[in-house]
Parts: sequence; C-alpha cells; structure tokens
Amino acid sequence: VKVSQPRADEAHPVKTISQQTLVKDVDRKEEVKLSSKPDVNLMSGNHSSPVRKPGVHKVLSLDATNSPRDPNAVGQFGQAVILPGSKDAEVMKRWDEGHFNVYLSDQIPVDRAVPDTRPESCAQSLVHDDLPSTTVIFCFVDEVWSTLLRSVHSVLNRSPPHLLKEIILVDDASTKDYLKEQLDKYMSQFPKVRIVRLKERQGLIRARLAGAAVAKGEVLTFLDSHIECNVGWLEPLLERVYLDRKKVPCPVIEVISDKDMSYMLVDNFQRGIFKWPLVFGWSPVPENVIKKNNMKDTDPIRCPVMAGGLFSIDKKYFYELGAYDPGLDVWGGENMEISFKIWMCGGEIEIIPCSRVGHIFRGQNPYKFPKDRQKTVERNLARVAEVWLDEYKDLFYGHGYQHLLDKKVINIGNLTEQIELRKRLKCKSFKWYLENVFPDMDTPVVKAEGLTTSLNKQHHKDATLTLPVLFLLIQNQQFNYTWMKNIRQQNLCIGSQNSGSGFALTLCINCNSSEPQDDSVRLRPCQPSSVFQKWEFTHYYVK
Ligand code: UD2
Ligand code: MN
Repeated sequence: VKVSQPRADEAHPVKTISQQTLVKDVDRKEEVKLSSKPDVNLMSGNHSSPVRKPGVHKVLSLDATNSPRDPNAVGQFGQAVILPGSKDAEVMKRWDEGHFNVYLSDQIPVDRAVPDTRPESCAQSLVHDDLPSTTVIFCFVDEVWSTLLRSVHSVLNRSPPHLLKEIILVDDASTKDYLKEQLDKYMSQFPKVRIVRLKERQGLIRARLAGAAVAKGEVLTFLDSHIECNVGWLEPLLERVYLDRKKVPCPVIEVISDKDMSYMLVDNFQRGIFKWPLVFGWSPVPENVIKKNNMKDTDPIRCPVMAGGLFSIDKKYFYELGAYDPGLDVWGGENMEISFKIWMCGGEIEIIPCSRVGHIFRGQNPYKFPKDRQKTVERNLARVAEVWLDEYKDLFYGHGYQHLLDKKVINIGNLTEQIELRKRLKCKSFKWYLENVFPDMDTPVVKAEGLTTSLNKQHHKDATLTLPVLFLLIQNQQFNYTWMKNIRQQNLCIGSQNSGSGFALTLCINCNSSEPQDDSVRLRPCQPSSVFQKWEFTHYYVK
C-alpha cells in the first residue's frame, strides 16, 4: 500500500493560483496559494457569484445539529441507549422489520447529533473552493421510517448546500404503506429531495442505475438508506474527485450499533480487501507500510476493493466505465465488479479518513429476495468472475463454487456486453491487478482433507504421493492448488512419474486419479463414477 501519489489531472488541470499566503496543500504535498477569502457564502448556500477565483478553504464543518432541538432526547449525540427490560418484548416484536433495534430507532430524533470522530487535523485540512456538486442517491426497499429519515437529515444537515445538488430516493418497489404518500408528503418540505419509484423490484444495482440516470450533479454519491453522515463528510470526498476524476473515494464506514443505536468510532488505517471466493473483508494496513510511507491518520488509504455501499464517483467517469453490470440482481457482488473495473481500467479506490459515515450493519437482509438468496449472490459473483478474473476465475470456482461450472445448474446470463466493454476500455489483466493493487494478498494454501494426502520426500526416494495420517503443521504435507490447476508444494508441482502410474514432484499436470490399494496414489484413466478419483478441497487457510 502506498500513499496515493498526486497525478496529472485531465479534468481539472492545475488551478490558476491567486494571491497571498503560502499554505501547504496537505493532500497534494505541494505548495499552493490560498485566496484571501473563500467566496463561499456558507449560511445562505448561495454559490452563484459569476466570477470565482479558485482557491482553497478549510473544510466546512457544517453541522446544523450542533445545538440539537432536543438535547435530552434518547440517543442524542450518538450515545448508547439501554432500554429497561420491560421493553424487551416490544424490541423483539419489531426487530425483524429491519433486523436491528427498530423500536429504539423510532425513539431517537431523526436529526440527532453525532460525535465528530474525524482525526483531529481533518478540521484544518484544505479543500478547493470550486468543488463539483453531487447528487446523493439512496436506494431502498422497505427501509424503516426513522432510519430512512435520519439518513436524509444527516445529508441535509451536514453537507454544504452549494455542493448538494439534490438527494434522490429510489424506492425499489417497497411494499410498506408508510413509504408511499406519507414519505412523499414528508419529503415535500425539502426541495432538494426527489423520489423515484420503480414499478418492479429491481435490486439495489439496477435501482442505483435508475437514480444515476436522472441525477443532475457532476458527482454521484451512493449511500445506504440506514446511515448517518458525520460532520464535514462531503467535501473531502469531492476534493479527491476534483484532484483526479478517476479517483473513487469512500468514507470511513463507522458502526451504528444494531442494538443500542450508539455511533461507534472505528480503527484508523483499515482497508477493503477480498478473500477467495470473492468475500469482502477489512484488513489493517500493515504497521511497516504505515511507517515506511510515513502515513498520517488523515492520508487517503488505497483499497483493493470497496465495501460497496458508500462512495462518490464522477458521473461521466461512472458511465465511461459502463456503470454497473445491469445483469447483477438484487444484492451482492457489485462491489467486486466496480472495484475490479475501476482499478483494472485506470482508476483508483480510496478510503478518506476525514470523511466518516455511520452505517447500521445488520445480521441479515431484512427484505425478501425474489429468488433464492444464495443462488442470487453466487450468480452475481460468477458473472463478475467470468468477466474480470481471467485465469484466476478457477480459483474462485475452486473455493466451493464448482457447481456453478455446470451451465445446466445455473444460467448466469449473457456476458457479451460486459466482455466487449472490458476490451473497449483496454483494461489491464487480473494478474496486473493482483501484482500492483493487491500484491500482499494471501495465497491460499489448500489441503486435500478427507483423503489425507501427504507428500513425503524424505521417506520416499521417488517422492511418491502417499496417504498416511495428516499432520496439519508439517510443511511437506501442505499443498497449494494454484490457479493454473496445479497442485504445488513449494517450488514443485505434482506430476506423473516417467514410468508407471505413480506421482512425483516434477511435471505439472491435472491431478485427478487415485485408488487406495496401498497408501500410494496412482494415475488411472478417468472414471467419472469412481469416488477415488474425486478430490475435494475442504480446507482453506492462509499463512
Ligand atoms: C453491503 C453494502 C451495500 C451493497 C452490498 C452488496 C455497505 C455499507 N453496504 O451490504 O451497499 O454494496 O454490500 O451488494 O457497504 N436495496 C434495494 N433493493 C434491494 C436490496 C437492497 O434498494 O433489492 C437497498 C437497501 O435498502 C439498502 C442498500 O440497497 O439501502 C444496500 O443493501 P443492504 O443495506 O442490505 O446491504 P449491506 O449493507 O448488507
Ligand atoms: Mn446497509
């Protein structure tokens, strides 16, 4: 991981610099001049002065909830609420509406204040006066009333008005009555809020596309519908897009407790990664990388993949990238798709520590999937694997998704357009991505369990593969199943012996035959019905 280097910027060539004091642009690590005064009229939100002198100003820590209407309300200032035990039944009764404490959420003001969790120097960082405006897109299906409202209020209250073009709420065919006229009526008090209603359930991917299609802002900012934006969240995101339109910045995603609704600070220096088979996760930036690059807690963190829900992207760039694959259904996998696409086709994904947004992480999706959930997600992932992973897709299928290779079992749909797009954009290979964006990814070590194979060079002159008891910690009993379909141990591959039907550590072949006469493994012609020719890799772990 490297701290992002400044790059030449096509969309926003270096700004003409005006007047006065020399200050350090913390991000660009170069000297820029600060205009005498930012010509942004903060309070009126009117930013239409015809002649604007580009310059920089301290990030606007606007927070209309600083002096809350009701400072004594429960959950105010993001604090945890412990309800008396007598409320348990009510809490339980309403839990499934959102798979979090809906009963409690309904007691908390929709415009509560939250603690400013940014690293200290964020309030001092500089952003340009002429940042692009953004459309915030929330798509939702059957979202809980109070969390949907809290999400919208947090954007309205904590975004500089001149940068917030509009908020688009895309209703993905919700079934709840309160999300119809009642929502229209409530939102009609905010001229910036628009509601787009989808006639049929499309899933979050196509719902986001529907919102993007009517957006008027220069930048799209996608958010989940159960979030709370923190103080100063927007400008640091827009600043990155301004510096380079191919940067895709994400806020730090903080945790709003599903139980007590408290707003919780998360650790710094976390980045988004994936493990096979395309499972998203968080991983701390290694200590030595932080030291080597002299990283500050405010520096952008480059991420191999994004979590998916919260990010800003230049609208034109989003469409140049072909937006999302519209063939992805309901939920899941689209974060992998857009992440690979961004990196492999010339962009960058970053987490911006000065931008923070709380999100309620739920144990389960509270809405129904039109088709089976697991099948939907694995179909989405297979589409992503087929388009973006090149030869590495075997590694995806090899981690428990072999059944997807049977086209009769699952129809992943037509991919022609996606493959064409990748060609047209001249995107780099997945190998390039792994080597350059995610070089420290753990190589999976795969052990053939059940068969308890082991290869014992010391005890067999000819390095025959035998099947004795497995000792997990013995190095020469550990194998890598590589993306080239080889079974590898350190530098050698398992191959057939020159004479006979045994195995040796030489040639690299597809290894698919064994029969337990004694404990040695032998090559035989393939017999699909033979259980002794089937190898199941059941155990995955990382070094
Ligand atoms: C994460 C992402 C989410 C998305 C998902 C993978 C974060 C914080 N969240 O899961 O944005 O990338 O991974 O796909 O990074 N929705 C619809 N229609 C549907 C299903 C969902 O509009 O058919 C809405 C839903 O109301 C919510 C958003 O899409 O606002 C994301 O769904 P989620 O909150 O269930 O996803 P999450 O946070 O578990
Ligand atoms: Mn969510």
